[in-house]
Amino acid sequence: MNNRKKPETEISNPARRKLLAGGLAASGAAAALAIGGRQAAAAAPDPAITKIQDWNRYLGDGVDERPYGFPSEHEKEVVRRSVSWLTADPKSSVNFTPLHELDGIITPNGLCFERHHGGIADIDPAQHRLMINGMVDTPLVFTMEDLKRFPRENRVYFLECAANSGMEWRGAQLNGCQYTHGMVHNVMYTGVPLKHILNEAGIKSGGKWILPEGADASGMTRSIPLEKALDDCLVAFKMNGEALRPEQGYPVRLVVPGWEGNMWVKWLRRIEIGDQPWQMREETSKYTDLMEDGKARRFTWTMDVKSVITNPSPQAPITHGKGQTVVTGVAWSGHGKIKRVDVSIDGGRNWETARLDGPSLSKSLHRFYHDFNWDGSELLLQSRAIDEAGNIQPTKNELRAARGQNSIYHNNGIQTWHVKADGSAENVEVS
Ligand SMILES: Nc1nc2c(c(=O)[nH]1)N[C@H]1C(S)=C(S)[C@@H](COP(=O)(O)O)O[C@H]1N2
Ligand SMILES: [Mo]
Repeated sequence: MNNRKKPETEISNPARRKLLAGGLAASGAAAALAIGGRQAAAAAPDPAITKIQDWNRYLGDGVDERPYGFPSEHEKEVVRRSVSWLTADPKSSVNFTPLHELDGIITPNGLCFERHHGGIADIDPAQHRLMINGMVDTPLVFTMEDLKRFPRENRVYFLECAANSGMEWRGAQLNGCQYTHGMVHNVMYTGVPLKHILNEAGIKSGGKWILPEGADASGMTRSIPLEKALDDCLVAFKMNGEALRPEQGYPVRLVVPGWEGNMWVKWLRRIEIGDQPWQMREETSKYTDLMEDGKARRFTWTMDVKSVITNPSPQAPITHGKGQTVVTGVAWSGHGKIKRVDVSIDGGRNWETARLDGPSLSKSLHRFYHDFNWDGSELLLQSRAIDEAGNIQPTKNELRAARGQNSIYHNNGIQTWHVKADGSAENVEVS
């Protein structure tokens, strides 16, 4: 059985941060001893080679021990984490994807960050219905079985909460990419294009907006322009090949590619068609960006081009000492594919083009690597993504100059990690 516990975390408590730094220094020293690294095999007897290990001596679990598999016990630190002081109640809260523990582009289902306004709905799929009403020729109600009779598609998309990196607007705050950038996940969805379902009901002329609604206790709704609904939205029931997790909207959620996570209504039970947005009934008032002059940016739906270096980073220091080092991270854009990612080791003075690897898909995470020879000196590590529409990820100061400092949402500024000689890393800003 899996007995993972959520480790306690306090990531912005300075005392704790010092402790952490002290701990790192110690482990850095231990690492330094081993840094000769690849010793000649004969140099010293290595018990990892000479001793017969238990797993080599005794039979392991049989096939009936784990009808549903879990990661190795040695990976028990790889979990979603929350920040206790961020929200008052875990039922209207958020936790964060451990980006620094992942590679490639797909987020495993058990590690996708969660954002709920009224807790996780526990739905019996046999009792779940999706209703299409409002400005339609024929109001319709679908069971899950009905939905699965439409032609379906498979698409990989990132979902990013508009509040991702929101705590960083006024300066470096949270010490780890899990917390600064972990309100994003990237999943292959299986679902039915929303246009098939809407066409089945028949949209009346004048219909311009949809209002999807969740079946959870928050009954969340968001207005979405019909144009987007008919373009690439999916009504999805699978993630990474298996049923949606309850956390992610089981049995069915809306997928709104490239647009802010709030619109991806989970536990989808109804879609109303109307001729204008439903401003008073929903959360949109919150999801606007307050500018310095008191005006607010509205309808900022598309998630702009963004990237972050996941390793090294505060939760993932360099422990192997200087020499050959893999710097890696993820980049994404709601405007399409990522064309290029640049990496700087000197706080943005000089840039080198990183190596993109893995599938390059529109509105999906991309993986990049910068393989380099670390001389052990301090680094100011940054990444800067450019998407196929030509958008360039801005610096945080460029963002502030354009939007002021009142915002929480849509912070796609360049992140800086200060890597010290002992390999530890800290969230900082460069001016
Ligand atoms: N029904 C419902 N849908 C919802 C929410 C919710 O609270 N209830 N939260 C929204 C927000 S703000 C975000 S960022 C995403 C988070 O999706 P996730 O939990 O799969 O990460 O779901 C959105 N859909
Ligand atoms: Mo969100």
